[in-house]
Amino acid sequence: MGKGVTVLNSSEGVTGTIYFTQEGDGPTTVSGNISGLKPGLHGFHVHALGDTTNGCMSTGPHFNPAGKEHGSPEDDVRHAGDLGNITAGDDGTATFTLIDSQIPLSGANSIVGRAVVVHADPDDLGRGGHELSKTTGNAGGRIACGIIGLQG
Ligand SMILES: [Cu+2]
Ligand SMILES: [Zn+2]
Repeated sequence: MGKGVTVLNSSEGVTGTIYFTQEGDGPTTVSGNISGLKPGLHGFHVHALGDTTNGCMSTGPHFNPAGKEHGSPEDDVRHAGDLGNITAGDDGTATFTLIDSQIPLSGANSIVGRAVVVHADPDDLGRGGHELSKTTGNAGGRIACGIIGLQG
């Protein structure tokens, strides 16, 4: 079984740890607990680069090895890194588990060494009609991020 982990860094008081597990070539399970969020939906993505030299800005665009437009995790047309939204409760904490088939922990499209990014605003899943909907989901600022590493 492949296992990955990331600890979020944030200049905006967001904290959290996210775990990834994958059995063989099966889907990857992502589970996390993130605190310090504004209540409501927050865009949640894998970005292409494991580079935080300029904070979350240097993690590049959404991980998109197939060269598609931005979408929702359920869409055929989506970036591999499009994991939709996480939802923070009134206490500012989001606890979630999601399962996705486009974010393996090994092979040509591995997400290991790339970055998870949490956004300030909801991801419109490509449907918002905003000029950014088809590239970023218009999810606003990058309020926390962390590089995905292999876990023993
Ligand atoms: Cu993002
Ligand atoms: Zn995307």
